[in-house]
Amino acid sequence: MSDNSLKRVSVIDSHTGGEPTRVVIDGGPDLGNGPLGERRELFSREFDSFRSAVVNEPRGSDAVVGALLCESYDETCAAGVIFFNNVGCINMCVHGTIGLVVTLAHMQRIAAGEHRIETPVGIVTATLHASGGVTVANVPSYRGQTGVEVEVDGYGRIVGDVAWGGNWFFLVENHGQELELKNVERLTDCTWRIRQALERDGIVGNDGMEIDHIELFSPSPREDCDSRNFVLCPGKAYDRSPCGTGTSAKLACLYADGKLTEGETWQQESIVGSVFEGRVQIVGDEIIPHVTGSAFVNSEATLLLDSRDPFEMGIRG
Ligand code: PYC
Repeated sequence: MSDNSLKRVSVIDSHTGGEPTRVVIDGGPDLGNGPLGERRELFSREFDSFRSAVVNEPRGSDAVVGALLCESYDETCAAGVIFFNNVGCINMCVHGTIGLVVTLAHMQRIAAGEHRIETPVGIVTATLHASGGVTVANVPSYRGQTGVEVEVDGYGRIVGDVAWGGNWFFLVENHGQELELKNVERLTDCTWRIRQALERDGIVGNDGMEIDHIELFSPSPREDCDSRNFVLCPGKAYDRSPCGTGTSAKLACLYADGKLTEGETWQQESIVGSVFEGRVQIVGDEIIPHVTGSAFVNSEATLLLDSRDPFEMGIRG
């Protein structure tokens, strides 16, 4: 068999609280060295099949978040990254940043300490602790709209807040659902219909972007946790982790409601039982969420893209 038909892509896989991250460390497309936002546009426009090849079946799954490791534009940063999933690019990803930092440490590219990471929506600061845990000081987060009502097919009137945590979220407290792993199908149906209702009614984030993450909350049965969530991601997969950008959006809402003070901790449990610890730092009039979690590297691999393979670029829905 000739090797000429094979393209090799080196990846390192990890999971953060159960949610997978696949970091592309070599073999990705050349996007130049412009600002990360511009490189993300180019990646979306010209290399969408590469995105699909890396994260979609048969090599990946709907839950995998890809992270294209890039040289940063800002010289003070340790790395740049473009995150993507089963349907496209995502703005920011905290579980993915935690996975990236643990991956860079695994590659011996960074040691414990503070590292600036450049993303298409801004620079975040990640601290790799000696314990192996990672704290991400995320992009400034805020609540954009409070008490937004939508009529959801099959579920009735649902009220939620719209908040930015690096992605746009619709956060719902009162939904009548039991947040248990055994109910994933129903929770997926409910959150997907909420998203459709938002789209139907033209409800968008404050900058006009689509609200593509839906987040349900309930009390946690665990004494050491403040809340449990279920987060539906843009490609209809649910987040196995507590979703760091979603936790950031939640922290911004709690702070706005006077339910969380600066520095006070919030333990956010995911639907699979993993936990992120959150707190806010106030800088001027900005809310900076800090989210702490841990990740484990579980594979070093070379993906082979065979031009003779009808599914070389993955199965695209
Ligand atoms: O942790 O921010 C996050 C995230 C976004 C989508 C999946 N995980």
